[in-house]
Amino acid sequence: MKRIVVTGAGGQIGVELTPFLREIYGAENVLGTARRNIPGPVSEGGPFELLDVRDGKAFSDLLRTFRADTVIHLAGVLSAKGEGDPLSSWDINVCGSCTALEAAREHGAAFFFPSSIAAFGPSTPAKNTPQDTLQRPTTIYGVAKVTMELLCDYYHKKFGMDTRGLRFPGLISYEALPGGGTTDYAVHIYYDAVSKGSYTSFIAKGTYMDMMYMPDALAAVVKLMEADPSKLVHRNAFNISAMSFEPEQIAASIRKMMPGFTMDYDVDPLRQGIAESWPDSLDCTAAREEWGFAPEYDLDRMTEDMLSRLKEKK
Ligand code: VAH
Repeated sequence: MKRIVVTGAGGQIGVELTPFLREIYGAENVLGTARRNIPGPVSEGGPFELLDVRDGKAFSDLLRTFRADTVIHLAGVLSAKGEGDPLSSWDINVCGSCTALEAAREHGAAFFFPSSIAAFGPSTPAKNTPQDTLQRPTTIYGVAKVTMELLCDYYHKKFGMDTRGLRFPGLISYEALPGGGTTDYAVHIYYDAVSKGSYTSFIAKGTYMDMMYMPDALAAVVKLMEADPSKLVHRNAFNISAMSFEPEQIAASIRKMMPGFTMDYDVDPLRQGIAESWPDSLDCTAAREEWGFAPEYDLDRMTEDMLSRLKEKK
């Protein structure tokens, strides 16, 4: 049975992936870690430890005592927040990730890295963005993602390490609000629709970005980590996405369930600029062909589930 250490277990992905992995592999086999205490299922539903991923000795000691064979590394600073303090973002997103990768290598553990559509930039083909293409991102977050994509490939080739990763699109979920991202508008719109019946979007009309509902993201992580390595042509940074939409389309989807919902705009130049530097839609052929990526939620099915879950939480 796998013995998994999750970093960033308190983040938007971590708070759901940690319990999800415990369901599959047994609670005692999934250790959640974070820089601060995380009340709720992450710390109460199985092993939990405080960990700053930049502390190499603490990381190695933890992998050894937990007898880990897999590291799911989620700790990181998101795109817009990173622009406010680039060097601090680099310290966590690259120095912290290098420490995690090296600790996993020393320990002979497999390593999962979450890349992002942010690994692409304005010179990347924006529509049906290829798996292998030009990557000149213009955010510190994106530069860090490309750095780690390449480093994870290097560690696989140089050391034979089992490194794997995904380029996540914007992720939408109802458990934990994301913090400091650009795609976050597509999460906040649902919360505001339920609490206020209206939303003011910081992303402009007509701005397409790739998106996916969290259940599909959780399933994709497990499917990739369980995939037959002999079938993987790529290893790190598979393009994955379930849908591509712009603010008017998600608003229209909400109106199908809440006819009185209204939306207006107060565009944030920083996050609008970041969004415009990212692709409109990804080509996910490699993920489908190499490990059977198959998302189940489209926009309307996600909207239905998000609104009903958030109404239950009220
Ligand atoms: C962000 N949600 O907006 C993250 C993600 C694809 C975007 O990396 O920064």
